[in-house]
Amino acid sequence: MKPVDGVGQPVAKGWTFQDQYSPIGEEALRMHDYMLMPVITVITLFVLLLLLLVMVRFRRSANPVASKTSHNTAIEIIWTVVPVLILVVLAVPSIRLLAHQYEPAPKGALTVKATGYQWYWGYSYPDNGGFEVISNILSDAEALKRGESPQLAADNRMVVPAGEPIRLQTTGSDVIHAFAVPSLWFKLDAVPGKINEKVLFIKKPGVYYGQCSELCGARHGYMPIVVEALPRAKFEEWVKTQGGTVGPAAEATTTAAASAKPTPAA
Ligand SMILES: [Cu+2]
Repeated sequence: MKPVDGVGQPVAKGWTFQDQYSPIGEEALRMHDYMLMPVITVITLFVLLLLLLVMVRFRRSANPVASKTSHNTAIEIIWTVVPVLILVVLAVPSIRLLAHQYEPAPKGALTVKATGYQWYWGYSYPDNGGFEVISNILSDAEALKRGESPQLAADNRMVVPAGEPIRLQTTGSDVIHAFAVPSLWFKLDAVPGKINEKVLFIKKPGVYYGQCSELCGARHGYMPIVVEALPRAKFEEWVKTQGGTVGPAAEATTTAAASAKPTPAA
């Protein structure tokens, strides 16, 4: 699949977040655009206004005799209570977003494991026979030839189905790496000896680019992440081309989960 300009990758002269293609990304961007930015703007302008007011009104030339005022209970209560209220209001969507980001994957979700190596990524598919795809950066010339951005393209991609929750696990094989794709609002450390996991949900098929985001050594800047989301059927075709299995493995997981349920004694 070819990437679309401006989708799932940085844009020229871009200065804010990339467009989002996951529900969590949309929620987070909404909070940033409609809550954080207005609040930050209003507070900054208000403080600036107060500063200017104080500088003009209480300048030395207009006040030959300095005021000795040191306390004002009413104003102290106001400047304590108002910021507390603002923080409490902000905390509601903030904590809700945090909780949504760490909701566990539903039962039966496809599991994909990303392993950070010095300095490339490996993507394995435990539900599809356990094969692993090794992903290395392409040379600039090769990337351009394929219609992709230099430094961001990889020879093999992490292929996943679109429109369904994926249990994405990360780990590191040598040092700490981090799996990050800005347009999917996804960033998770890949730590040796540990499995981290988070739900990845990509709303529509496409190619989404990211990079290792934890300084991991000499070629840290050269281990891009390329996620290709395909419709379910196309994804299954791809799994078969990789020598993987579709169906029975997933069924086996479901059956195992079902039989693990306690059954009432006869
Ligand atoms: Cu790395």
